[in-house]
Amino acid sequence: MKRTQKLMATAATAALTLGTALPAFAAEKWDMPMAYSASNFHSENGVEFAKCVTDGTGGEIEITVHPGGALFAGADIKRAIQTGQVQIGERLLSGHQNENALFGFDSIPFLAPSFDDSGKLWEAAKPGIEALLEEQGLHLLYNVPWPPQGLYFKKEVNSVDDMAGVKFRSYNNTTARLAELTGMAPVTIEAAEVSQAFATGVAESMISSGATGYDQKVWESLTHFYEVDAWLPRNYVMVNADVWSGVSDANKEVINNCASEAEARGLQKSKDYTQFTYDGLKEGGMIVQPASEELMSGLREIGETMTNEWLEAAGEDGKTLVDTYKSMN
Ligand code: PCA
Repeated sequence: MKRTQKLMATAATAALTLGTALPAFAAEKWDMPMAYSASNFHSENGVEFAKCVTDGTGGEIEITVHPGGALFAGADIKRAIQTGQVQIGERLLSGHQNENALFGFDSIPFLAPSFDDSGKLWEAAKPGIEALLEEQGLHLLYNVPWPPQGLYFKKEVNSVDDMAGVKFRSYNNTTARLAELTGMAPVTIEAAEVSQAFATGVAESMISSGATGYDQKVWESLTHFYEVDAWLPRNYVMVNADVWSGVSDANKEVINNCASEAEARGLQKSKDYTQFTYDGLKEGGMIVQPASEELMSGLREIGETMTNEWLEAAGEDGKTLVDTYKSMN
């Protein structure tokens, strides 16, 4: 028997014995797995969100955050929510492009490379992604972009040719494809495990934000970070749709308010963290600089190929999404 069920059963027995009424509500406990380290800004934001819900519902819904992939690894979080193993959780949805290419809309190279563009792209994508998630038994509460993605290496790299043969840590289909097209060897590794992967030589490069490099202290193994601003992938906090439909209207309002606050706060944290983590990488001893013109033009060419491949895979819905976004500019 689950702990909550046991408590309720005990309360019911007590109520019968004493002839008193049950309390008007039964406290619900929600577990919230998150894939990234406790010190990461998404995780800190999630903890604030959880507290907002617990306080705002007067303890009727108590959310416990499990960061660092401790309860479920990133790749398993979505399924854990869908199947009701947990009530709520956070996931990088572009990790599920193999289910549906639309999930990769936020990782299309150079389509929306700034926070402003990424916000517009999300506006264009929101109705489709929300509907897709609802079909999968998931209700979206909020989402927050990672800072712009740049390239990490343990050597100087000035062109795509310099990337040939490098062991590259990927985190979704897009990043694995980028590796293939640049002649690197992709290996999928969760962010929580990258410092170990770099230390042991399993990988020697990645594309990611300054935030992940900083959280993982990658200066212990790597030497260069090139600002590429390739895309800003997003983390999504989702609740199991059945669990959500069981929430009272009053508590839904509390949760929605906490979610809007978390979305705004997370975006600001992401912006602030961009320069902060570049500075941190430098302090750690890394060279942090914009990618050379030659490297950028090589990457742009590869980006075009990847954009076309994505449009092909995502079909009509993908085209509508990109057209809607472009019409906003
Ligand atoms: N960090 C995550 C996803 C994007 C990012 O900046 C990672 O490297 O896995």
